[in-house]
Amino acid sequence: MLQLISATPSPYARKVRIALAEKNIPFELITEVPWNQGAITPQHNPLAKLPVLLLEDGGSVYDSRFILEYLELMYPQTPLLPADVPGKLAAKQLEVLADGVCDAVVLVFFERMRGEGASADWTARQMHKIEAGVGALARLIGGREFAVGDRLGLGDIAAGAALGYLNVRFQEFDWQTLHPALAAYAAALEQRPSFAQTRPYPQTITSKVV
Ligand SMILES: N[C@@H](CCC(=O)N[C@@H](CS)C(=O)NCC(=O)O)C(=O)O
Repeated sequence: MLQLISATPSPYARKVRIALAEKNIPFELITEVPWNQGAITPQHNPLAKLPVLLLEDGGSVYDSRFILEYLELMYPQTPLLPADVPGKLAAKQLEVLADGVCDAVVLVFFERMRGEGASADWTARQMHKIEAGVGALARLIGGREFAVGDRLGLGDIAAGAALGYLNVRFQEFDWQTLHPALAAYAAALEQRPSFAQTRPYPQTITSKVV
């Protein structure tokens, strides 16, 4: 059976978990903190980042974008990309934006762990990316039920995971008030079983990473 190395707050791992659930692909979930001593992630990804999809033949697939491409090619049932090229491109553009927002949130999170040594300029730079990225998601998705086309797809999975991650790691950013239509869209996504079963929550990092 496929296995997925995942972490409970990780929006990248959540994208994959939602895609596996939407495609009805059975897998075993392995949850760990990639930063901690004893994590198995580095044995399967030289970049030491999760998610990693472990294949039955011993191979491993990373990072989250490539795993989603892998799943789309290997398990074409319940496609998560539209059939048309403009639709595919629109969905992938949303994934780039959503992942970029998450990357900036991760940088702010670890910068803040430096305490007094944290750079206010660096943090402000990342916050600007988060605000602008969410603004772009709001413009592209508008008040639609689904980001691209008329069914759930990659754009929704990526946008939903990024917005859910903001609620865990960056609650002071009240993006819901700024973008009420996007907030309604995200709230509707969170009702789906694949989203509800993967709602993010923090883990305890015990290693000294910064
Ligand atoms: N671009 C990667 C990002 C993955 C990532 O940053 N994962 C974090 C957990 S949310 C991680 O494993 N970090 C450990 C590290 O950077 O050493 C993806 O989409 O999979």
